[in-house]
Amino acid sequence: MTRTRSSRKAAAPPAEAVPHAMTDDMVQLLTPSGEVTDAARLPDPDTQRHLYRLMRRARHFDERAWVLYRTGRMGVFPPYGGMEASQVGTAAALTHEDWLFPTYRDTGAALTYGLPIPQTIAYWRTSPHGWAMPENLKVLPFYIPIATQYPHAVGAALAEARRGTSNVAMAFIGDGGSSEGDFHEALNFAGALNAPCVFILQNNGWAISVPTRAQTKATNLSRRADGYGIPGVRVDGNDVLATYVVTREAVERARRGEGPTLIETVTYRVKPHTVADDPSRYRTADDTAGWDEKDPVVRLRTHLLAQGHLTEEQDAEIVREIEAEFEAALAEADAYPEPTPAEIVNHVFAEPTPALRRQRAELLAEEGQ
Ligand SMILES: Cc1ncc(C[n+]2csc(CCOP(=O)(O)OP(=O)(O)O)c2C)c(N)n1
Ligand SMILES: [Mg+2]
Repeated sequence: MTRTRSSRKAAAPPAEAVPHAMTDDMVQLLTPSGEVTDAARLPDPDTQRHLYRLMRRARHFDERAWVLYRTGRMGVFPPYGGMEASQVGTAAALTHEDWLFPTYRDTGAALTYGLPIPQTIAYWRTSPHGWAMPENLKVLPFYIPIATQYPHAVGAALAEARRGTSNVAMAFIGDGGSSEGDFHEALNFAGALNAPCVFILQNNGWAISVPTRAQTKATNLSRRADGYGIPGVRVDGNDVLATYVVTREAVERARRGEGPTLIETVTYRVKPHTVADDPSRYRTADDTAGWDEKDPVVRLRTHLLAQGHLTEEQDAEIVREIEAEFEAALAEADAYPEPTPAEIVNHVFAEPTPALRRQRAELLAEEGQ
């Protein structure tokens, strides 16, 4: 009997019935209430405290960015509050010899890697002081075009391999970005050429107003790795101990010359797409239910306090230090000179092209210089 189109359709589950955050094969070391599920894989207490401090620091930036935006002291900013474990646990596995390719969502990862706070503020003020790659750091400016960073990261990783180093390239992407062609080309290319790459796919449930279940039929995005013959790991993206341990393993694999890994961090965008977005227009309280209780900072704090690895006093001191560091950095960013129109073409290429030189001369002439 010939199968009809409608009979095939009837056999498939409706897309709405497939939750984006299925928990099959998901690595988790701490439950949402802070209980240890796999003691043998836990990092040592110093590392746990270090990760906690980095998450608090990332969260503080996110919170201050909202206030600065609302008071006209920052441009449009894509918040990542609630996704700190996904960004901190991953980026903390790198050294400054390694490359980081962040998207607009990944300020927390860039800060963790070592991007200075004043420069980060300048970027989100759309100031050229924030565009340049710092001299001594291999972190690219936040990518806005979706997925372009993935092939770039493969190129950087292959260059490191060709030079004979053991340095790796880490690139971030979202669930939406993982439906773009560049994502798939990069994974195939990296697999075929054994590039020392660590691909972080942050599945936060949304691509602006489009839920993950509506933009792909795939329910486990880590399995996208199977198509390219590389390992794919699914990790609880709100458990920083799990993201750190899994990423460390992938980084070590890449350093040993064993090739790329795809890591899907299952998390949630509890915040709007950007500070200028209003998610109440496309999602309800039911959509977001349960995610506040999975807060990654609260989860690790609960665990550290329960284990005696942190006291309330030490916690308060950490917060004070982070606040002071941020305010000093903000004062430094405030003191950057106002950019002039001609600076818009700065930092685009190491050697400006003839067209850029011409544009710069025209802008300088308009400024009367
Ligand atoms: C090439 C390209 N197409 C479309 C856009 C518009 N756009 C900006 S953010 C976004 C959604 C991306 O979603 P996801 O990859 O899940 O990342 P998230 O914002 O959740 O971090 C889109 C489509 C873009 N910036 N670049
Ligand atoms: Mg997303």
